[in-house]
Amino acid sequence: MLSCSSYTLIALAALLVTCHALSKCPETSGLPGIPGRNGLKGLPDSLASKFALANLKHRLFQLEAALALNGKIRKVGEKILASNGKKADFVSALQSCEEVGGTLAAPKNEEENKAIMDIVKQYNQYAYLGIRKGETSGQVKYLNGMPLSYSNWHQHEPNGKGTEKCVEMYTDGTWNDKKCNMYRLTICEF
Ligand code: MAN
Ligand code: CA
Repeated sequence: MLSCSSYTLIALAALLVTCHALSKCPETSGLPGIPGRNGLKGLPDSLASKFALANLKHRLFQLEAALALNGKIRKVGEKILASNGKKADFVSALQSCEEVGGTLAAPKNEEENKAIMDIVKQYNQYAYLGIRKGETSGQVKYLNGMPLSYSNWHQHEPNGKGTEKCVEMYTDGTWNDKKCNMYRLTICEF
């Protein structure tokens, strides 16, 4: 079964071949940002940009498939989850996610929780989540300050009162409020 993007690519490739057969396409350069892709220059802009977009989608599909194959990434809904395999305190873990344009993974539903748990299991290391307690209120929030919309607390958690401001995920996917200065697996979402 071919993916949608494959069909689009095949359709556009067929058009290109036709175009070549009729000698209407100069063999010169490709579109900007698509190095090595020849024969697009003589196409109408609308078709050339469709081809460029289909080509990019195809390339992304290939990359995601290759990375998912060996467990480097996990796709869940619109999110991509990945770990650098390193343990760090909460601030450093968050920093390494932000440095590469992501943030610490925070599960918003059961499916995301399971995907994060799979990585926790893969490395057999508890992980910090992108969730923490308000400095004064003690209210549990996402890093953007919004209140939790989903939770999966372990039995009798959260129990930390003032001292446990961060949240870790256990290997069974349940959560524990925890001090922020422990060394826990870094899992980012993008
Ligand atoms: C330790 C800490 C706490 C946790 C309890 C559970 O004391 O990890 O955060 O609540 O264990 O027994
Ligand atoms: Ca606790």
